[in-house]
Amino acid sequence: MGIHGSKPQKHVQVLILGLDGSGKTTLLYKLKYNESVVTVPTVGFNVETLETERSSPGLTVWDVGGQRKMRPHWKHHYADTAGLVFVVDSSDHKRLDEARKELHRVLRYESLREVPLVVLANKQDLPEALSPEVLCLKLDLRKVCEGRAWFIQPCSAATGMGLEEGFRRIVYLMKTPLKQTQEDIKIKMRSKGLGVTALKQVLLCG
Ligand SMILES: Nc1nc2c(ncn2[C@@H]2O[C@H](COP(=O)(O)OP(=O)(O)OP(=O)(O)O)[C@@H](O)[C@H]2O)c(=O)[nH]1
Ligand SMILES: [Mg+2]
Repeated sequence: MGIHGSKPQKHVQVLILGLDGSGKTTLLYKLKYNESVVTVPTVGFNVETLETERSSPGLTVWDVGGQRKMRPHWKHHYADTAGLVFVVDSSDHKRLDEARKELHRVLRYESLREVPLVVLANKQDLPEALSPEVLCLKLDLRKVCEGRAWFIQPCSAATGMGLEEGFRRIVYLMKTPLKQTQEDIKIKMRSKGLGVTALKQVLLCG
């Protein structure tokens, strides 16, 4: 993410949600300060601003605690949210179903109806991490994201891999209407000489 240059005037709100321990706070501070911080479970929320390229508004990023007792508070942040980032611990096979249920519940809220989504498949540095393709299926993303701009991005908050790409993607999705997003992907695929099956796979996984 372009961290340098003059600050854009306007900020839009990006909300980071996900189960407790998925890595939300770790990735926020890795992005903001490029530092690996020792975290404690978030009670309440953390909020930070991130700068983007000059042509895009800056981001006010809210990281809300993901413990069960914190989840009823998530909805209080929906009204002003322009982009949603949902973080999944790709190595936590046992809690994938819980993550799927929580994500689907969040996406049912009317105030988030047209809000773009980036799923961050975090902890890819761990050997037991599931791939984004497998997570895409296990989280049933294609079905639940019908009519929504979305993308799944592999990342590691421990190493920083994929974090900037994930946030660049949410910025892009917030700026670009859904139809245009799908057209862009089709054009990119055609220019790479990829066929219909590959194209379907990309659209299927964001
Ligand atoms: N190996 C590895 N560990 C990670 C990664 N991201 C986070 N962790 C670890 O996962 C644990 C939980 O991280 P947090 O950032 O506190 O998780 P959280 O989602 O903010 O949790 P809550 O605040 O309870 O919602 C910490 O021990 C982190 O060091 C990652 O990409 N790889
Ligand atoms: Mg936290």
